[in-house]
Amino acid sequence: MRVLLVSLLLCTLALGCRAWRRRDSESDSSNCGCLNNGVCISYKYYNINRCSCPANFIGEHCETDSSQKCYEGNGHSYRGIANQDIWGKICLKWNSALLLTEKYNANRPDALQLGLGKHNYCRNPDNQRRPWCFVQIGRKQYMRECKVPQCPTEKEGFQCGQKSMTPRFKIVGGNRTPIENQPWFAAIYRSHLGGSPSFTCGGALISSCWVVSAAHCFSGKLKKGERYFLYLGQSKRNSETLGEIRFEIEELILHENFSTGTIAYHNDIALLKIRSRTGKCAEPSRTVQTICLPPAYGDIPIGGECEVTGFGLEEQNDYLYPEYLKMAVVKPISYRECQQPHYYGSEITSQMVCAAHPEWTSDACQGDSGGPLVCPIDGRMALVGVVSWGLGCAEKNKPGVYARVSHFLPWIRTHTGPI
Ligand code: 4AZ
Repeated sequence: MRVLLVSLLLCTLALGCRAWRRRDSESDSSNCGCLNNGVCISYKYYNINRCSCPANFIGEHCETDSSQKCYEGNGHSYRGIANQDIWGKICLKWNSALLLTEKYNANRPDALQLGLGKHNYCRNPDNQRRPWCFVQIGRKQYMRECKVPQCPTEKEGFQCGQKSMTPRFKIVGGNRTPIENQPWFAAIYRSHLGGSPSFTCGGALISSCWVVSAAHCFSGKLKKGERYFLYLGQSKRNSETLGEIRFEIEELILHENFSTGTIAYHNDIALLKIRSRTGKCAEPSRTVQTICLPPAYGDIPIGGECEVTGFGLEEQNDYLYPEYLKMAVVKPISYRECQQPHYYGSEITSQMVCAAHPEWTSDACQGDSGGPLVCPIDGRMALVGVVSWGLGCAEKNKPGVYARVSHFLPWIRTHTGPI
């Protein structure tokens, strides 16, 4: 074998080596079976054929594409070179003697078609969920899904209201929640030149470039050198090292009719147009997702299991915000109930939604303002409210009050265009 290789090499180097004959690619398949525009070269004295592969393609038949870094669909056509299972264990070669009794190995007549061969790259010959391979554990071989990402597809984009996970752990006084459970949550900060930024309010991502928040978060005058920015994908307050993405506020639009009543805020809604340092809007990921908008002027989902999220105070009398994002389950209350004199009386208007825990044990609190109240509508989560005001936190008969998003859709759309 070595002798042959040396002469092949010499011939390749010596220009015009007449023993080599290049075949045109049409006659390839019968002799060489070169794929991906590989060219069949035969050496007549030795009676051997080989494929000369274009850049990035390797393998006897140029069947492997070393530039494929991700798989499309379920990966049936994946021909890249990932060769580890999800735990990092190296795959067995498909032509390993250990796989002779397996249904899928390099000895199948259709091996080349299925991408199997004298290699250990991940493949999906049988249309599983994603590419896989065999790994050896102890004395046995196991099929294992591979460590290779799915290619992002442009048209998939954002899938509003879809979570990439649900929370698994609880802490006293509510639920600590990873951002994957509320991936539309935006953490808004106010920064001053040189000083450390201060957490200001929550917000919710409604499209790649737009975040909804509360107008009262921004109505205080900015001092010279002060500005706002926000993070998406942030589970830990002030953290910038865990893949959070920082956005500057390109445009801040407060509702023109925003006003402060005796205790209530009216039209307490704001839109923030966001732009990353590289000039981009948000992109979907495990930690960044949009929240669906509710049906225009739709009914309040009274009694629904809704969620309110934020870095707001855990207790009314605390003075420090929690370090980790928290979420509480609350239920919307009817307009009528909330307008009762021992609730909020006539402070409540049809532009507001009240929500509370049935036992008054959890609620939004100071610092949660601007954050999302989301409820399941038609199998997805939708932005029903924006945290606005309330008397105290989790006080009996004093629900949290939210701007009723379904009543602000025309206002939102005049600024954002179609979403
Ligand atoms: C606030 O100050 C605040 N319990 C937000 C919501 C509620 C109370 C206060 C509702 O940001």
